[in-house]
Amino acid sequence: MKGLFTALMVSYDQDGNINEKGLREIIRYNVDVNKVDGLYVNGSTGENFMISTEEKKEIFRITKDEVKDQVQLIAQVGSVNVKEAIELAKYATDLGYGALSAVTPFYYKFDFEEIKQYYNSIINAVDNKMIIYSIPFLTGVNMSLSQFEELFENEKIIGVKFTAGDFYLLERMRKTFPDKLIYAGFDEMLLSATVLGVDGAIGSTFNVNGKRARQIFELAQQGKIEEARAIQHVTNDLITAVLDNGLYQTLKEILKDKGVDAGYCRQPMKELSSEKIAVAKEISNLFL
Ligand code: HMN
Repeated sequence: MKGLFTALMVSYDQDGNINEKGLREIIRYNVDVNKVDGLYVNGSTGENFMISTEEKKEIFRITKDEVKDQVQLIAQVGSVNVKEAIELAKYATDLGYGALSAVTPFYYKFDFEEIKQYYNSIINAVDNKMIIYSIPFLTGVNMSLSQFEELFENEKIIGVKFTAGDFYLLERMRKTFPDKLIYAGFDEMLLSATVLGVDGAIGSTFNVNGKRARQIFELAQQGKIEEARAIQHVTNDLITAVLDNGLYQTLKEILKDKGVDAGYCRQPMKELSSEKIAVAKEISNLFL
């Protein structure tokens, strides 16, 4: 399960319904053009926290059907509704997803015992492996090294998607858990995270910029830091422009510019204005 995973975008039509044809095109673009090692399905980038259980299942099903065994698949099943998380974990496991992931439970201020119980409840209900999805800037959940250690005592919890800028903690985790999988979550910090020894990365911008992510990752692993840095600089010019214009909407416009029917974002995310669509096209022409 090492390597680069695209945090898969989902194509929705203007009424917010899943556009199956568009979703299949996004998947193909990632497998055939970006050539990533795997897909992270129903994460933040898939707009997972705005869709229903049935829609989540549909996305898991379509993705597995399109990919078959061409690349690795991780199913993000986390939900503050633990029953839903378990239902999705069973569903994705039955479909043949190679691993599960679950965001730390959010909104309510759960204490660590509750967080631990959440992970153990989900993963002990299925015959699969779990990757913790830690994204403190969106969830407000910050876990310490010793808390990760406690979670990792369950051998079915095999790793963490580390979407944070705390590289002191990342270094401590790498040293303390040499056998656990650590994935970088911020694409703009891929080089630094790779230098610290992450096993892979999971990123939204890989939907369009997967080739550069591969170069950064591999060059850094080979110790060719200057070359990797030059590509990270261009990548971050791209990422900065995308973030300024509206992250997921702009990534979708870039995909459309590449001939992929990436559709619209789900409400309450708003549609891009015509000016911003023009900016997205410029970004696409300039960088991709
Ligand atoms: C997911 O759950 O979809 C991804 O794993 C999220 C991923 O870490 C992205 N984070 C968010 O979108 C919140 C990053 O790729 C991020 O979009 C990128 O680094 C730009 O900041």
